[in-house]
Order: sequence, then C-alpha cells, then structure tokens
Amino acid sequence: MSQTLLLMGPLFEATMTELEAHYDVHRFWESSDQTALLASIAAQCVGVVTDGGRGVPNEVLKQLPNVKIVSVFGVGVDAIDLDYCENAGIAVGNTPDVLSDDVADLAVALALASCRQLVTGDQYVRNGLWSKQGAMPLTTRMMGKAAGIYGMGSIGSCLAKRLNAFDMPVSYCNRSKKESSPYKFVASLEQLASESDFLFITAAATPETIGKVDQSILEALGKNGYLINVSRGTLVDEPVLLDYLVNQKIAGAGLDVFHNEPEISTALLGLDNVVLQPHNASGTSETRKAMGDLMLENLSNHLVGQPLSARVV
Ligand code: 8YV
Repeated sequence: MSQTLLLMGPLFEATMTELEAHYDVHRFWESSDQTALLASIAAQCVGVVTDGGRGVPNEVLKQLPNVKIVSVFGVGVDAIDLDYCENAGIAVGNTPDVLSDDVADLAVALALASCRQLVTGDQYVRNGLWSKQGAMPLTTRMMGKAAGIYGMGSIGSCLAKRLNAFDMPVSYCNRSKKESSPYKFVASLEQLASESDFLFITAAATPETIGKVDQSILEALGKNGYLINVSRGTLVDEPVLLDYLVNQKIAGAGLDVFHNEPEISTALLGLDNVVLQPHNASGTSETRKAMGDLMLENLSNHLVGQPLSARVV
C-alpha cells in the first residue's frame, strides 16, 4: 500500500502528478474540513510536502505524530519552524542550487527593467505616446555601475557571474567572507549599500537577516541607487521602502517578493519607479521541473532510509 502524505498547496503540475502516482496524497488546501482531514490521516501520514512560501504550521505537524519528513518545493525554509522539526525528529529537505540560475536571471532582468524603465517604455509605446510626443525621457545605464550583493550563496554567486558580464564591479556582504569568492567582501551591509549603485538582496530569510534592509541601508544606498529583492519581502522594512520610493530618496526598486504576498501593499501599485513581479524568480518550467525532481528525491530517499540529497535539518 502506498504511503500517506499531506500536500499543503498546489505545486508544479507534473510534480503533483508524479507525487500522486506514487503516494496516497491528501490535499490540505482543498479540504473543506481540515481538522477532520488531519484526524483521519493522523496515524498513517509519514510526510508533508509544501512550498517555500506556504511552509507548514506547527499546529498541523502536532496533529500528525508519525510524520518523518517535510519536503519543501523551494530553497527557502523560513515558513517552517526548523527547531520544532529538529526536536520532533522530523527531517526537512529543500531544493537549493537547481533554481539559482533562474533567480539570478530575474534579478538581472529586474535591475535592467528598473534603470532602463522597461515597463514605462512598454506603456509609452502601447499608449501611443511615442508617435504623439516623440522619444521617451532618457533612462539610466546599468553597465559599469557598482553592484552590491547581500548574500553570497548559490544565487548570489550566479548573479555575480552575470553582473561581471555587464562590467559591474561586484562586492558582497555575507555572514562571513567566502575565501573562494573573487569578489570584494564588505562586512557591513550599510557600507555595502553606500558603495553600491545596485543593491541586490539574495540572502535567505533568517532571524539575522529579517528586517535588515532598514532606513539606514536605504539612506546609504541613496537617491541614485536601486534596490533589487529576489529573496523574501521580510528582509526589507517595507513601509520605509515605500517612503523612499514615494519621495524619490532612492532611484527605484525591482521587487519579486513582498510582505503579505500575494495581498501586497496597494501603495506600491501606483509608483512608476518600482517594477513588480509575482514571486516568480524560479518560475520557469525547466526550473520548476528540477525543483520537483529534487523535492521528490528528498522525500523518497528519506522514506527508504537513505540520506536526503538536500537536507536542512
Ligand atoms: C518558489 C521560493 O516560488 O525557493 C523558494 O524559496 O520562494 C521559490 O522558488 C516557491 O517555493 C515555489 O512555490
């Protein structure tokens, strides 16, 4: 008989199909009585599958005493209480590396879209302003500008490689200096921001990084600086960012992630110095397939007593 799993929310279609072909999967988000669902699978449920944004609440895990693994379709595990899982003997697997190239691509796209005003230009053409008013106002160059990367992990490294191709000197701030990294290490994020024209946020959301991009960082970035965030909205003090955008105390921002997704602050919607994406940096079918395969591999490995390919705890 196939093993029982709880699936917290929808995933890449082919991954769900694969999951449901091999396991007895219960769809939490579709259940009209989630308490009854948890009670009905409590004895036999051995695993929880979820994505990075949704995670799984401790209240759910507490009702499933035989869960051995939470397998995450995503690299971020900030929506999961890792201490709780560790103490309860629950393994947590995630999907690092396979998404880094696409996330880095989107960071570059957001940076270019921000300084070259791609969305404004698109609207300029569509609304007929080109023929009525002539050329649109000039934009700002990205090539050669100073790039600062907050978080030199797998995504940060992929990003740095791309920024090199734009002749951008790259510096980074990280928990610790990476001896293998050819880029300049700057210990203070404020210092990094003050030296950067583009500040990219690629650090994982942890108690140390959450809220770290506050007023002092945006002030240091200054009125010609761009903030690009492809990590988590929680790293940035969003009300302060809004103030800096509205009052043009920074040049602009490119944001894939927000507080309270997907119900994001409506104040952002009226600003033309911010480019918005719906948390989609890993959203290509190629990467989602690779994430799904790694998530499935973590799950099946653990359930047959083998090491996970990517284990967080
Ligand atoms: C995904 C992510 O959007 O990997 C992460 O942590 O935030 C993203 O890649 C998400 O997990 C998939 O729904």
